[in-house]
Amino acid sequence: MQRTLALTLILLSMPCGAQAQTPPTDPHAGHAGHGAPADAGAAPTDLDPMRDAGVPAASRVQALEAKAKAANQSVAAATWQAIEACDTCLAANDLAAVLASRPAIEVKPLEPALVAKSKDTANTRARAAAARALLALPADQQPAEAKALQPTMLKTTSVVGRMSWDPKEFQAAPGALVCIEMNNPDSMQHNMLLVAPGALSEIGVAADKLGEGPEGKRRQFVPDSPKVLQVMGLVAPGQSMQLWFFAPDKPGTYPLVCTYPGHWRLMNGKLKVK
Ligand SMILES: [Cu+2]
Repeated sequence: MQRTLALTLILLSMPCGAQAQTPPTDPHAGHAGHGAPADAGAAPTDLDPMRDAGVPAASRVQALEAKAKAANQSVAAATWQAIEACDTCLAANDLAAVLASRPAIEVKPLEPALVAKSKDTANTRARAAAARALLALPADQQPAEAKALQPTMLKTTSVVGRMSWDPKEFQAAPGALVCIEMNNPDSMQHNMLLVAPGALSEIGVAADKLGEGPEGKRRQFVPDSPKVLQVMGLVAPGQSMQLWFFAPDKPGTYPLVCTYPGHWRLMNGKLKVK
């Protein structure tokens, strides 16, 4: 346990540069410890590390370690429980990053559950987390089901000082497993949401409104709307983050948008599902 803690501290203290260099095409990179979400400055203390966005990565891992210790289970098992309980909560992608960063020896016992969930047609965020964790296993330890997932790996960078992404248009097949990695060399935070077709303005206006009150930071400027389909939390300057999800089954053009207040009109893109 002490060794695990020491390893965690080493991984969490890795410089931003190391994280930015994570090869996006290597789905195993998660086990090098680079999957954890970026810290977004001081966060409100009443956040639930098992459900809320905006919890610093180190605090979230600490909470998961405490949960694991109390239940006499591995951190991976505690994290998977939290993911299953969280379903559509804003922490889903952050929790998935933690699970993908755990050592294979912790994740392997969860394999039957992860394989079953990765085939779940309900297509929850837990399903994407399960697929991501399976793909983060070393290649020689992956079950056959993981190899069949064939993720579409996409990468973008925030353009310094321009409130834009390069590239900003992507394509994926209906129902495909997708990973979008955003590198952020800009001096400000950015997030990335996938929203329902035609909902860009509605979500953008709602995000700007959120930015006017204290609830905005608490929710990391993610509007509470069923039209918000996927959420990559705020990525700090100099860091990168991955968002894993299964593309919608329904073909169409799904807007991508940064909902940091004031950004949405310029900082948006498209995922074409066809
Ligand atoms: Cu932005």
